[in-house]
Amino acid sequence: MNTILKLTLKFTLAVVIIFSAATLISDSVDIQGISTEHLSAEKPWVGADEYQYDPGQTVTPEKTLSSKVNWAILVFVVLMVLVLANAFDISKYTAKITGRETVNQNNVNKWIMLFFMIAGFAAVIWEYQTHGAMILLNDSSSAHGVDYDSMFTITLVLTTIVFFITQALLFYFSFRYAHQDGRKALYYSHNNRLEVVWTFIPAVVLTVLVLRGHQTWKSVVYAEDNYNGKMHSIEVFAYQFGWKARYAGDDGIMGNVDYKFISGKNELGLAYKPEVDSLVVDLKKQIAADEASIKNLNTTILDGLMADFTAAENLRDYKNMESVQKEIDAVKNGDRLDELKASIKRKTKQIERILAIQNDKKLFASTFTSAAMDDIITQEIHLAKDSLVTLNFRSKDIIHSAWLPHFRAQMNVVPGMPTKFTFRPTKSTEEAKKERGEEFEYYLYCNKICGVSHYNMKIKVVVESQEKVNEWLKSQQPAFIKREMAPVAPAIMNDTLKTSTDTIQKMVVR
Ligand SMILES: [Cu+2]
Repeated sequence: MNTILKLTLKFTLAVVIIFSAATLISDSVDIQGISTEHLSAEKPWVGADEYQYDPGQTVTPEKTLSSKVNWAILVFVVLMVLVLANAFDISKYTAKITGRETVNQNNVNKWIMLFFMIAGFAAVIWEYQTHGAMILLNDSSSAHGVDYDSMFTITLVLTTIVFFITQALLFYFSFRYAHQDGRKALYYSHNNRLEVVWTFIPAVVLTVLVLRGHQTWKSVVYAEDNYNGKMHSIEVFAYQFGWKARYAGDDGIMGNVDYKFISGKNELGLAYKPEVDSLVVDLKKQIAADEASIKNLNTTILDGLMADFTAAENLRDYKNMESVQKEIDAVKNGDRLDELKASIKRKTKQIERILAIQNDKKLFASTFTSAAMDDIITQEIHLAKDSLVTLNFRSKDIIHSAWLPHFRAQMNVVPGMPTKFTFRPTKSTEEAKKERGEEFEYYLYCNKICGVSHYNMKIKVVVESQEKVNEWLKSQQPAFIKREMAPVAPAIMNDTLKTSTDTIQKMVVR
């Protein structure tokens, strides 16, 4: 009976190990390959509108091999466990029969402790050697970033020293003072001196670290106070899923903005009177269209949907049939009517709010200045090397986070709450390319998971001389007044076509 119970337990243990390990392995294989769950087999891009499908990223032979190797390791480990368990059993039975202990378990445990200490330290040293360069960067491209990096290094060095001392003591004591027959442990309840030492030293060290951090933080937040050079101010606008930058035009003044003015043609909601007027006209047109839809909902619109359904039915287009059926249901159960009513209400409210500004003389004068007219909206951020720049963040929809890893800068971008970050870039793109390779570019990334295309939400950042920044700004078209542009030379044209979607988008905007 006892043996059967033991065998069952062993078997269950083996099954649990195999299954959990198999799950881990299959997960890691999935991460290496591309997840294809959301893609249909025939047209891999269907249902993946925002994903850039790259057929080259399917599972390669090496990955299949690596999964085979993983399975071999797993089988080996399971067999080893079973062998050890049996060896342990045999020794126990021998002890029972002979009446003497064959293996001293306390001895075994103390040597295992020593082994763990050495193996653990070896693993830590390996980790530092292999990935240390990724943690201890010391290659910041901004003035304050140098402080960040040095604080990180100091903290890591201190914690590493503490780690080695405490772990060595922990494992060595377990080894040295393993149980011995006849030896009694010393009862040692309290030592004031020891208490003081191990409270005081960490307190002093942590205080020094925190004060240094506070000092650095102050220098970042009040960077403008100790700076005499030319200050720059750029607006960085976040939306699902991208960024836009806004520079003051030739007048050097940033125009006003208001979320109520945002439209397809005025993405940043600039206070430019003619554009806002045309938005009001557009909204009125849309309200009229919505009203017409309400009127014809149960007649022509429903008839049209019925006809669509029959057409889809004849083609046996089940997918389309399903979606048309949903629309028919929405018309019949009143959902569509509610949507239209809500849309009218929303647009009416927007018009009211815009008119409230327009009709208030004081508000009107302060909002609609001429400053917005020549503001420049760009698809890249160009910064002057060694000049202090403030990025003023605004979000159109939800919370994003602007992350400039190479400049050690990050700031939340919150709708309805202006945020900013001031820093001084000290390494130009050219210089960074020399260190990191020709392919390198600075980017500002979104660092807050904000939806399906979050992973691709970034904007290129270029650090160059002030003259080059000015030159680049001259080549950009202002938002609402058109500037005479020199024709694009063919060589540059070819280059532009070669580069990615960023540039193509830029061309479309132009
Ligand atoms: Cu985002």
